[in-house]
Amino acid sequence: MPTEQMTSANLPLSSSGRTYHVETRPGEMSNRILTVGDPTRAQLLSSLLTKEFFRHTSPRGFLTITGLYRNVPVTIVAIGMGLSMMDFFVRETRLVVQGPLAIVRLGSCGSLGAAGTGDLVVAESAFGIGRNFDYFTEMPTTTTTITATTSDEEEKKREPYLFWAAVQADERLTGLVKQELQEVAEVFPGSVGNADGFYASQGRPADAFWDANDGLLDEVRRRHPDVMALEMESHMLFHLAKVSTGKDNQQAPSVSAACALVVFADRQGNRFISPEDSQQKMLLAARALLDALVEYMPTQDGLHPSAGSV
Ligand code: DUR
Repeated sequence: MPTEQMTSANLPLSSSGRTYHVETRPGEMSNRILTVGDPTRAQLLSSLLTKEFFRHTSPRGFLTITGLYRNVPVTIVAIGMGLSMMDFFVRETRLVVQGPLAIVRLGSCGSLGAAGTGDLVVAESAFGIGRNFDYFTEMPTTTTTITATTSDEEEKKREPYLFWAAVQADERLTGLVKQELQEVAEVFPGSVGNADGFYASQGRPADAFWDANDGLLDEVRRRHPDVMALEMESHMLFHLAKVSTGKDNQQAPSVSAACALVVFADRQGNRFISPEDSQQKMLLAARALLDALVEYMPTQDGLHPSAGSV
């Protein structure tokens, strides 16, 4: 662990004043952020920037690239996968950027609806799906009998997966994202399920683990008839945007978020996207999303002039 100093908010910074996992400091990130999972994708998308001020890979796997798009500062961040990485990214970015923050995620997903591989889904809202660990405390045997119980504790163990209610994306930002994307591709709007894993909680069958997920996709569709896709980050992003309060709890919310996804896996036909199609769709979508970000927040932001010399 690097030498730490505590900020007033009691958040750890490295001795060089950088956040602990993303490793950026004020002046290195813009208020307009396009976030992806895969660092090679971030690298590819940085070809859309006309000027680059800053590039850094943290040992925890975050790649941050700041530059100009249509003459406006934007930042592209690759965060890896899953809820924790999204949490690190949003909180640590909030710590180093002043003023309103607009975040658009460009990710990949598995389609449960009408969208096929290579199609674009826009998340109008995102709900959570998580493994109920307590359900799995005792491996069932052929002699196990289900006994009637009444306690809350026992009741909680009866469902192998838990659901968290849908959180809306930012309406204006999502409207711009849809508008820009629709100019270049067909768009499939709907709700997105954010699972806490790629396998069990996305209903993928396993031989080597007890996952009790046979009926999970049916349950997802029953609870969310408008579900388009499953992935692993959007609910956390929308949730954090919703509870963002700004510095010293003064403005709420201070983070606006939207999310567009390229279908990588078609869960109905069991097809997977080709690398060429993926690259082409990501570039096409990223351009539209950067346009949406610039339209959403057109004025100069708080990017420190020193960002040019970092
Ligand atoms: N992803 C899924 N499920 C899919 C396809 C893509 O979660 O079926 C996304 C989310 C995560 C990564 O970041 O891609 C996992 O491969």
